[in-house]
Amino acid sequence: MKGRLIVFEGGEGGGKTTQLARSQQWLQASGWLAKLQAQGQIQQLITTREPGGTPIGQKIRHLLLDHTDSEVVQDRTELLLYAADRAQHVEAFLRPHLAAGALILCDRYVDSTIAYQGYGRGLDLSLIHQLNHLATHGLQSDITLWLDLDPAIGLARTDRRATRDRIEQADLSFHQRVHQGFMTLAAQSPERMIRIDANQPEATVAAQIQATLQQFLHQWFGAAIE
Ligand code: Z5A
Repeated sequence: MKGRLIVFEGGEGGGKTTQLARSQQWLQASGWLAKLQAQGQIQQLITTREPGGTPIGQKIRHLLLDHTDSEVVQDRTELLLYAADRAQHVEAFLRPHLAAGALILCDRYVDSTIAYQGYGRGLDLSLIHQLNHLATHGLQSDITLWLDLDPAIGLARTDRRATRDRIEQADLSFHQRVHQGFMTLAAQSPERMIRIDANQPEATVAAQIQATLQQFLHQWFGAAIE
């Protein structure tokens, strides 16, 4: 049994959390999950996120995003903390579950570091690639769904929240650079990184994602599903 890693990526307020939950529900309600399990293709469906997919990662997440701390997190410190969170997540969580045959839906992964710390903060891209490799030991997603939304619309969505974390507080130009980063990554790897138009009603975005997931599930497990 070989597990699969499906990653949801994008800027602030793009709808990743909403759509990851909808995808989980759809995989269960549509019968796909039951079929794949019955045929011995998939062991279980699990969800996770970065930062914070492990108990150590939860502590790192708090250091990274808690806006009440008075000490400023420096850019390279931030980069290393995301890498540490990822190294723990890959070794302690993702690899064991993939080896056991899980279908994993993950909120953010390596492309976020390139987009946020590379394009957003302006840190050296080749250094980030090296750190990503160190943290993942080469573990890549099977597909990455990039929820593409104008940063101004995404920020307006998250503005409605009572509190905003440290990165959400960054200005619009930061989020525009992050968006440019995701655009560049999607153009570089169109087969791995699938663009989803996130500037649509929730149900329409969900339908685009379901169509993409169906296509890949057929590709990965096709013969067994017919
Ligand atoms: N980060 C980083 O810098 N480097 C890294 O390597 C990694 C991460 C891994 C994680 O925060 C932060 O870490 C993140 C990047 C940085 N930056 N920040 N801040 P997080 O996990 O707390 O949050 P997030 O990943 O940025 O998610 P988010 O801001 O919560 O957005 P979202 O998950 O994409 O969206 P959502 O919560 O599903 O929806 C946002 C709102 O929009 C909500 O009210 C929804 O009801 C609404 N929504 C959703 N879909 C729609 C549609 N289609 N139409 C209208 N309204 C909608």
